[in-house]
Amino acid sequence: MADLPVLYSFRRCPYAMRARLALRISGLVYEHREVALKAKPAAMLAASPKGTVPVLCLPSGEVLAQSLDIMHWALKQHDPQGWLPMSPEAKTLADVGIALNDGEFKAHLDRYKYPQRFDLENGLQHRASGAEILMCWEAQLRANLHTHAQSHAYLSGAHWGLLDACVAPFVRQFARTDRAWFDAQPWSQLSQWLTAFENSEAFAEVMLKLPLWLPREA
Ligand SMILES: N[C@@H](CCC(=O)N[C@@H](CS)C(=O)NCC(=O)O)C(=O)O
Repeated sequence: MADLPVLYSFRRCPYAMRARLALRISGLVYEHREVALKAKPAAMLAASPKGTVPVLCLPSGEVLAQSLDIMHWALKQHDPQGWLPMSPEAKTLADVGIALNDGEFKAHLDRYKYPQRFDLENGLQHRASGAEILMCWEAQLRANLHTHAQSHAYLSGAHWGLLDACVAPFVRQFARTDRAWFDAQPWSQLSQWLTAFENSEAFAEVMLKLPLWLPREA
């Protein structure tokens, strides 16, 4: 396995999930190293001292320590389902959507899910603010359904793409915080989109449970 890219990953991390989704669709071969966030391997920290997953170490020595960089690296080499946005407009839409997800939405998600970590009595205010963003996704899905006249809607346009893969793992976390509440909201397209993602072969494959990576003794 000497010349394969090495991915340090954590199964439940949404950033690592989206990197694995892109690596999977690209078909590139790599070595997967499952890590525990509480006991990060020295080799991973040596490659990327900031200590977040995912990290992709390339045979050239280059290290990609941002999930988006890993996705772009993989898809630029092989993008069989056209995940990368083609037009400048589609690229802007993806960039703006990913920034909204990774910035504002992620902040609300964390505070909704773990209010005690932020000294909040509860996360309801942040659930409401996150829900406003989810209603924007619902509107985008409905508009795309209409434009592309098909039975399934995607954030990226006519088919599943980079924006969908970047956002879905985070919407899933939001939904799982209180599924009964999530399922009762007026976002039918978003619910269908999320359920299709959760039931997909791609999701099942990237969520396979793998043993922790143990570095071999020198
Ligand atoms: N901007 C980074 C964020 C990655 C990130 O924050 N990952 C979390 C896990 S979901 C992490 O590794 N946190 C460090 C820790 O928990 O020790 C990316 O897109 O890859």
